[in-house]
Amino acid sequence: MTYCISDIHGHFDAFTKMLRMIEYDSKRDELYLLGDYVDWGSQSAEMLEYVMELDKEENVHVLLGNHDLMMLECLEIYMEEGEHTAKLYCRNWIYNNGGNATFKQLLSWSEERLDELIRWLRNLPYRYDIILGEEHITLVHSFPAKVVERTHPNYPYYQEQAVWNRDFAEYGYYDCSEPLMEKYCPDTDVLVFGHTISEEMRDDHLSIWKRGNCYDIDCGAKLLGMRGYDKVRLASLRLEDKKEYYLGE
Ligand SMILES: [Mn+2]
Repeated sequence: MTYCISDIHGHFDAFTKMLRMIEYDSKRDELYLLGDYVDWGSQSAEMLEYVMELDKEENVHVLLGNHDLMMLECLEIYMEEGEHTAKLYCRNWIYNNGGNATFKQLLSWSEERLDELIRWLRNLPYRYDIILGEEHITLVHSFPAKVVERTHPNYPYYQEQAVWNRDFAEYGYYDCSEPLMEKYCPDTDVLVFGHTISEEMRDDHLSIWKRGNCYDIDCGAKLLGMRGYDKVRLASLRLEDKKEYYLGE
């Protein structure tokens, strides 16, 4: 079967628990990870190590998220210009987006390991299109931006859009995602993304939200374990039958 998970944000233990819950079997299943592996949770480095390993397997498909992109930009500056300049230029990641702890953890990595991480991040795709049964399914971190060659002059623009743009989530609340799909991904039957925390409550917990053929699978896992946020969960969606799996408190 085919599973997707998004916005794990440094919650390595929750992620491995989720793999056990869905009975993920690398010989049988496909796994799509929709980005944002780091920040907020305390296990960003462990999460990165694990996802980099998983990504070597043919049945695991890893996408870039905006946090992964912010981390990449910061690590590139760090390797060229050192810690002081990196902290100066990457304030948005470090101080506004929970990157501080992640950056600290990564500073203990060897230069070779950081090089490997940077190379891996640079090559992460920002959109997958797959055919499952009769359905054309598009998977992105936040927005179905057009895929272009890395050498294309507008590559950074599309990449930024794919990991930051919230149009689908915001329009979705007013149930008008259809015209957006018509405009941005006319060939897509089902669009799956994360990035924006779902506001759908079910059994008093956050659930995957569905509007038309759009699914937002970010149920706020970044806030797992944080005081006052006991309704958040890590979600997984099984693409063949849209079965939902949840892990929370
Ligand atoms: Mn995000």
